[in-house]
Amino acid sequence: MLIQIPPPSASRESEVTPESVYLSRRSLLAAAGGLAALAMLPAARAATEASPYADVEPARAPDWFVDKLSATQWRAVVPGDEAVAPFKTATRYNNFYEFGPDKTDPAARAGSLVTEPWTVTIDGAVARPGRYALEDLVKPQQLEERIYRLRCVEGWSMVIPWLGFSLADVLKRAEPTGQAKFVRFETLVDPERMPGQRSGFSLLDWPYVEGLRMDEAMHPLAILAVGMYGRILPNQNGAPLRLVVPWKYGFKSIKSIVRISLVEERPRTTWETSAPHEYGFYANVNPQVDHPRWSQVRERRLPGSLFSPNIIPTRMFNGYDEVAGLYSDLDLRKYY
Ligand SMILES: Nc1nc2c(c(=O)[nH]1)N[C@H]1C(S)=C(S)[C@@H](COP(=O)(O)O)O[C@H]1N2
Ligand SMILES: [Mo]
Repeated sequence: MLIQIPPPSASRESEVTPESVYLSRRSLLAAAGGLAALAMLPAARAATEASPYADVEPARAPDWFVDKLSATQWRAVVPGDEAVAPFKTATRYNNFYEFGPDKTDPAARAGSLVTEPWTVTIDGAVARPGRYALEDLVKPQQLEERIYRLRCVEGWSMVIPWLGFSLADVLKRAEPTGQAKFVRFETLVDPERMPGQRSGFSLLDWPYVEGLRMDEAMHPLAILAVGMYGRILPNQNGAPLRLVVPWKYGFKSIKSIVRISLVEERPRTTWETSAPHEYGFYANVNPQVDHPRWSQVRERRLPGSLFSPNIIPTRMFNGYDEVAGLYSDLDLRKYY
């Protein structure tokens, strides 16, 4: 089932795609007959060749991902004429506190994370709870590429091409009951492989927990991602399964998810628990509500350079105006 979202910021593919990538994709499509034959190649090779991102290094991927990739709907959502961040920027400048507090820690340390096999528990207020092998969770889904802005609460942002599927569809399959008012997500706990979880200095409690109100979770812009840049998700970006909610600050987009629970009470989320006056449950991108320690009026769009730090205005809901209706009854100053 395909959901077509025409965002107010929609544009033509050629406006968002670097020319080299656009051209390589076209030559790839010209060889479209070759795609069927790719199924017979080793996974790493097939995963690379089915991708329009010619500049991205090859990655080994499980069969289920390679199979899905050949039927991916490319560029289902694009962000106007804004440039996609280079793969290197999106994979070397990360927040993933399980691997340490510095931007370079996840790329340096997340290689040890074991993502196969991976099990996701769906439980709580649902008629059909279950524990799923990741490939079974993904099996009924069609992969879509969604090129979204990601705005971190710290004041930087990037444009990232995710590969994922509708969170709403996954939730509907579990058949939420009348008690389901919120969705609670949990990240893996594995202190042996996640050094940040061993550190006595971490300001966060584990597991990392995030949450959405039910109607937010059902919004078509909310996705679960399994890939980016036409390939499997790198560990530092939250492999093998992460949430992406582009109208909220980046910390809502929880990585390496092992549990999705439908609950009646608003979940106590990690950043809200650590500093409730700085980080709220809603965390909608909002230039009118400053963080207590800095302004949210502008953002640093990455990659910048020494000569051009690339400071741009931050937009309400990160430019995703189509979610405004979810908050028409909410005082966004109080519920930040
Ligand atoms: N489990 C977990 N998820 C997480 C985080 C984290 O530390 N742990 N950091 C969040 C923050 S603050 C941001 S900005 C985004 C960054 O995603 P990226 O590294 O893929 O750009 O991941 C979010 N998801
Ligand atoms: Mo963030």
